Amino acid sequence: MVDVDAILEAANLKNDHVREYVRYWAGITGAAAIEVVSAGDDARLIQEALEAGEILPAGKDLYYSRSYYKDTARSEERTIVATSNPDDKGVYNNWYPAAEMKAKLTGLMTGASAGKTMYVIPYLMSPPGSPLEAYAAGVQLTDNRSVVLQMIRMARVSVEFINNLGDPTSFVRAVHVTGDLENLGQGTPDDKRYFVTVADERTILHFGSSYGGNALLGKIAHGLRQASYDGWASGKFLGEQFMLLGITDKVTGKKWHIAGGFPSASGKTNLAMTLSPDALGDRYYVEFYGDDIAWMWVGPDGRLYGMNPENGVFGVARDTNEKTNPTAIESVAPGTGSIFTNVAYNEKTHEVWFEGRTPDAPTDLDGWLDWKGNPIAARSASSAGEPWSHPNARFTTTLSNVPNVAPDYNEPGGVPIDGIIFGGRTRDREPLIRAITDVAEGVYDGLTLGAEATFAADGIDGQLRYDPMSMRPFMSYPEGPYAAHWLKIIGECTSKPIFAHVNWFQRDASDEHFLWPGYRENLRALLWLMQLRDGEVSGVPSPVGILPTKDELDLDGLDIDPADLDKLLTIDVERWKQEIGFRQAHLEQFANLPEEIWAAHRRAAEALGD
Ligand code: OXD
Ligand code: MN
Repeated sequence: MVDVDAILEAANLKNDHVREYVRYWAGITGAAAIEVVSAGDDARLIQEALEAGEILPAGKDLYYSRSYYKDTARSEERTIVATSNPDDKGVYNNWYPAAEMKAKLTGLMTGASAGKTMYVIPYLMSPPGSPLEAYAAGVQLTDNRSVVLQMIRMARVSVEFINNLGDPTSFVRAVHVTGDLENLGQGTPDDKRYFVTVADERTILHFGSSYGGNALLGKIAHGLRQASYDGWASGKFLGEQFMLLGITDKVTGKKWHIAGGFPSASGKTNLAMTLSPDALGDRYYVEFYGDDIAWMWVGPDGRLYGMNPENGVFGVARDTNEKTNPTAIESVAPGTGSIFTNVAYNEKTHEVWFEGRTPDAPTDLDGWLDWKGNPIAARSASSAGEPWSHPNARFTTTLSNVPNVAPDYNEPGGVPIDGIIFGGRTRDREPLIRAITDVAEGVYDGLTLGAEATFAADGIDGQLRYDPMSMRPFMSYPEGPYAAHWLKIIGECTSKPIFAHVNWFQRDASDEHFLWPGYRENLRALLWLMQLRDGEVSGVPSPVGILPTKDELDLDGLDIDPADLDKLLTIDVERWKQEIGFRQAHLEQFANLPEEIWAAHRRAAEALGD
């Protein structure tokens, strides 16, 4: 038997409630050893993981890891939110009774860490001293060393964050057990994986994966599912899958902050890490705060404040290059301690590569292994065209490695939010940007956010896969109260953020070319939005929001076809009428949607002449 108390004492872990929790799960999982980790242990743990072959060297202070081939992405079907109140069941939260899930997970975890070390990771999902600190502390237990290395990059990790809690019982209990990955029946009717957030007990129980999206519990389960539940239950804040950036006008000295939600594959990380277009670079400077999560609350001055609770970036590698995201490329440069997962790896040169990193794959195949570890040179003619990396291959790096990280990203007070934007990959209908000044209309826009279904089979032609506020995979309580909570929080602001819907992906109907160049040029739309907010431009009204005029949009140095620009700045009324019908059906799924949201929907329908 492991002497848990002696180990925790030696590690200076003082909180008795944490001790009791560790003792309890050590007993259930049957771990052979226990180790409390802090960020300062990183170099030693890296060394141990290299020696054990769990990670491989990928250049100076860069590392490579490969996950089991059936364990490479978040599993939405196996993800559950449980509580003791059946009224907490919503459309997207996959609700189950807490008692049933706790019994199920306890059974699955019993003895499942036998022979392994259980790492105790005390963490904080906020800068220290944040007004939301009471919701930010957690202790992840995991039997997987690579998960520890990722958590050290993604969260602030130290025993000091749980030794001195105002309320010593107020920490998230986050238990991760990897399980026998080769025998979990992933994707079959006998799937043994369960990823459960027992939201009303602030307990997370994840079994059956070592992939970050299922295993980094501070990020995905605490930072989003638990936080959005806590924000609602306390009535104090919003926890959303949003990026957060800052823009400084070097001429006037003004600084704006924009947060925003984008469904996956809609460019959220690229936007979060964007730089100013070259032609505007002398005037505007863009700063990075976060690419995936924002917690937002009303500050004492009546403005909405926000912060990124994470300490790192867990980004999709594919298509990251000097054009799409130069900032990300610099963030994973030699010396940054970054970890690449499921990209291609050269076992001789220790280089990594993924699709879209360079236009063509390396031509000298010597030493190159695909993401499954198979030599590329040995591929048969029939598999020669298969990708080298997994589409969801990732890089993990800390915020401090991002070259344009805002100097105040670690400030406890957060930053005032001037704009909230939503944007999904949409080939038609959605203009470049439409601004929304009414709060209910802004929340309505968030609730009807969606992106093109990735596979034709997923949807009706032209219909989006709706992803309310980009929270569909993270929704933890019903959509009606969720909308009401949004209206309450933003309604409490005496100086409100402006909302907008953006779309960088509109295409020409005949030849399919993108009408807008995207990437760094996207800043032009955001600058217009901030000028509108400050009353410097007025735009033109449309049935679904305010659009920029051609003259208002700063197009300095941009070569764009005038016909494309016209299309980007107008509304296709007939196509919008069709969308309103789809939205009606989407919203009707949600019980108890506030009347203000329905009224916003009716106003849009009427304005379109429906
Ligand atoms: C996600 C992520 O899966 O941020 O959304 O990793
Ligand atoms: Mn995400």
